[in-house]
Amino acid sequence: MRKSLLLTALLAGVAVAGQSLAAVTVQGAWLRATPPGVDVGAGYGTLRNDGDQPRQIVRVETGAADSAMIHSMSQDKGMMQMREAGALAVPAHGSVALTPGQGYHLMLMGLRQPLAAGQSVPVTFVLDDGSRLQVDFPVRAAAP
Ligand SMILES: [Cu+2]
Repeated sequence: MRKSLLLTALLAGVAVAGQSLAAVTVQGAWLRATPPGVDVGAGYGTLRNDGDQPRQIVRVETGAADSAMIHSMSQDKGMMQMREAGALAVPAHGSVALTPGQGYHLMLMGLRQPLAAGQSVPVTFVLDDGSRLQVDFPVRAAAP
């Protein structure tokens, strides 16, 4: 009896350790290079959730800018508007695309320095289960 309790505890420990690995990954991440004097930057890629649970991106962190967030673009009276998307849901076994010109994108506000093509910027996505996903965003002059 005592032995099986111990085994259960061990298995539970393994399960918890497994959960701390983010089930969400980012594919094709890139940031658009910025001209001098511009202090906002945009990033793109596809957030994939290979887990059985829906996940949310609750926060985005980077040392390259004062703040980072997910923005959504929408058409309002013929004008493209963008605003903070808040927690971004990534469905179980699904994906959300961050794409130029429509839908969602990563927004960096208050860049410490211009984003130059060839450099790489680490960005951390914090998920609703507390897991953290760090992604290196290569900077490109144009869409790959
Ligand atoms: Cu934006």
